[in-house]
Amino acid sequence: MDRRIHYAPFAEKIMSPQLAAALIQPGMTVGMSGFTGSAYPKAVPLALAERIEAAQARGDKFALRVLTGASTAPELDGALAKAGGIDFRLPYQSDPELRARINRGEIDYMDIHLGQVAQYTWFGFLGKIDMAVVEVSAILPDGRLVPSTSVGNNKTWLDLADKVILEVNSAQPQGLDGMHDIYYGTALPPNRRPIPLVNPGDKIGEPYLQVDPAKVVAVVETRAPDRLGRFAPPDESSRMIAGHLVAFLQHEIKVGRLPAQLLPLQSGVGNIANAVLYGLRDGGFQGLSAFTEVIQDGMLELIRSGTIDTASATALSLSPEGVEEFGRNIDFYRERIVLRPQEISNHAELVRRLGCIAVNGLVEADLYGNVNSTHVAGSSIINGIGGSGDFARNGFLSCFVTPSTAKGGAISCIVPMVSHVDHTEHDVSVIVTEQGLADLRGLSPKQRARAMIANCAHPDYRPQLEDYFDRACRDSKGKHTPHLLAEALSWHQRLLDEGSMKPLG
Ligand code: 0RQ
Repeated sequence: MDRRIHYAPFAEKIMSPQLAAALIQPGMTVGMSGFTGSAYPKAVPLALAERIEAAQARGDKFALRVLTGASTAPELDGALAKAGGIDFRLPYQSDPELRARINRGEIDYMDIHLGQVAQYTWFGFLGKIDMAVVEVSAILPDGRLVPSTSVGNNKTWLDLADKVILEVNSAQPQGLDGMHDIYYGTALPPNRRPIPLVNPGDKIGEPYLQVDPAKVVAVVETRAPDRLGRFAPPDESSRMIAGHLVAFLQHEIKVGRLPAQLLPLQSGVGNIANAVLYGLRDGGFQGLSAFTEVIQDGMLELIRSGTIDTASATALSLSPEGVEEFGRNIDFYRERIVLRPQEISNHAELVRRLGCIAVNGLVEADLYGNVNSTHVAGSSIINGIGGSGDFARNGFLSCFVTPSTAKGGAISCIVPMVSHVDHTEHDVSVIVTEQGLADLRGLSPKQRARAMIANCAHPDYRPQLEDYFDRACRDSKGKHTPHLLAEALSWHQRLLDEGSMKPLG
């Protein structure tokens, strides 16, 4: 194994994942690394899941409060959820096993803006952090830590946890050293100062994480890659979505509302957001920047192709092919990518000041521009709001992209009233489907509804939506945001009753 632990006092703390996992007690709040499938601890959670299974088999309850940066992987969320070892989870997940248990009501899940987790923890709203379990890519001779493929909330966990377990993963590229910027200047109100970041690529902190060596109770050596999924290749629908968005951005440049280099881009998770980035590559833009939270394959391609000069994020979230490309050309990417704590990558002050163009996916949008990013039929969660709200609320432009229908056309993603609200009508400027783009800026609710039906709804659902809107305009008591409440909600009930929402008639 290539040696990555260069701080002598930690040598005696090197131990097996099983011994390290034995230091975690039932009921603890554990802050773990991991953000969209990167840099999650690979060995301790698996050993912990075995320990929990053994305890449960003896009839002893053993469950933890598990906090991370964002989603992790089967080795963490999957294994711990399957073992019944999580009773509270925060702030974002995408694991099928964990999702199923949350939706069965077995696990409490707090779906929270990713940019707010650090301050929630510092304010004390989440209680005491008993243990941090953090993957790093090396430990320097002076005890500072070289972060791994994501930073997430690691600074917060390391600063606030009573005890710390470090996983040192020698499979992570050594070339990551120098790609991070850890800002140690945050403070609690009333002592906060402006964050001195003016351009997305600015480095305002230091490349390494700090930890009090006295808190480190175990160091575990691992050699395992991040387990990342593949993205669906861009299809015709996502190419059309990208085409509409690119045409809109070009128009905004033409009328002088955007500079030729646009403004810093934020791109959300998921297949559609990823595919839209490929579309931007073909839009003829040059010298763009990104101030975002994850770098997916599409963004890596924009950097490789020179469309984007600089990208600030908190995590890489690449497919196996993306990981290979990144590793092969890491010196090139280190000049162009900065990875920061998520409290900085998603900071409201910075997103507002830089004027980000936010592009996120959605589950459904309603006629008035309210967006549901998280729930199916109002009660089952898919992933979580993630960072989409940090950017949608504070950005210069808040765009949402989606196919107009889901489940092979059986469900309209444009509905009379969303079954759950993540982004209100006040935080949404543009909605794009393969049918077209609705620019909602400066429109009243009724004007927005007409634009949504005409530009975004699928033709199969347009008559139904028009009929609903016309009757709502006629029969609704209030005429500002016309609604027929029982009928609007029955739209979702049909999904539950029939398992689909085919056009009526
Ligand atoms: O499920 O695969 O089982 O069919 O939702 O849908 O179309 O593949 O879209 O991968 O872009 O994800 C909102 C989930 C979109 C994502 C969401 C079903 C659909 C499919 C996925 P199946 P697609 P994407 C910053 C930004 C919140 C977090 C965020 C997301 C599955 O973008 O999690 O934005 N966003 N973070 O069939 C029922 C509908 C549906 C529906 C889609 N109307 N009803 N099911 N689906 N529309 C980054 C971070 O925060 C880390």
